[in-house]
Amino acid sequence: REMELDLKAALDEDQIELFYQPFIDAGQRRVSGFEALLRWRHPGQGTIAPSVFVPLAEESGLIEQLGVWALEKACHQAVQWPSDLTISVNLSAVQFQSATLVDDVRRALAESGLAASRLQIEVTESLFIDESDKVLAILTEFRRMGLTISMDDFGTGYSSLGYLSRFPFDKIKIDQAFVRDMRRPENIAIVRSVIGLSRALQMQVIAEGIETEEQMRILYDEGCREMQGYYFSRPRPAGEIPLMLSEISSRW
Ligand code: G
Ligand code: G
Ligand code: NA
Ligand code: MN
Repeated sequence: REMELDLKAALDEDQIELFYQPFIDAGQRRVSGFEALLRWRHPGQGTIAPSVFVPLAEESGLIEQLGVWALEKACHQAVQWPSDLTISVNLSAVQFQSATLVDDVRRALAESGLAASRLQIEVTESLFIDESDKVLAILTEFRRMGLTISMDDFGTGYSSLGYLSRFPFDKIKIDQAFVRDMRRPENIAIVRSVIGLSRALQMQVIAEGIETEEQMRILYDEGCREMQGYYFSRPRPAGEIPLMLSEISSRW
């Protein structure tokens, strides 16, 4: 309860911030874009992770305001980058219940001047629990606008695979749970089949949670080319983006 009130104030008082974590194109050996990740610099409690406060914001309805803020902030940030870099923003399933979500995205693009083709949205399987007609209409409109639609945390939710054919996804993001322990043959088998599935459905694929060179090599050998994880970079503040770009390009 108390944290919920704090969160409302936090937005007004600039305690909420976006960190950025790069996506790596391991084929071309370059950064292909960044994912925006919320952080809360709480005056008394230090940095609070979104896994703590996003669920609170979803329950209280504040997620709408928080989500619009993140979209606008991320687009204004990305328009300053080289034009081959994309920005990826996480959308909560709760935001799809807002009547203004499509307009919010359109406005964030128009006001920042960012091309729609540079904006990617990440959604999770929780989106498909109910109201699939409404969700389909919104995702179809996003697709029509030229956004990239990415299925985050793939394989960890409760949905059936049917949504991959019913909804217009461009990309599948292999969850870090499968990447974490790829010495387990079961996890390799899952990673391999998700990569195969993405090919068969003509979707892109990205793996997240890469922490070691070994994980990177296994994924590369399996045919995965886009990657993200602490091995390349942790999420860092906007001011460190030039540094991340130069560090990653000099390491490779
Ligand atoms: O960065 P970190 O691993 O702490 O993120 C934890 C969780 O918070 C992830 O599931 C991530 O998708 C979610 N998250 C981060 N930023 C946002 C955001 O802007 N909107 C929503 N809805 N979720 C976010
Ligand atoms: O739910 P989502 O996939 O959006 O959240 C990604 C979360 O995973 C973020 O909180 C981010 O900070 C975290 N993360 C990103 N890369 C790594 C990694 O290599 N290892 C671990 N353990 N966490 C990661
Ligand atoms: Na994500
Ligand atoms: Mn994820």
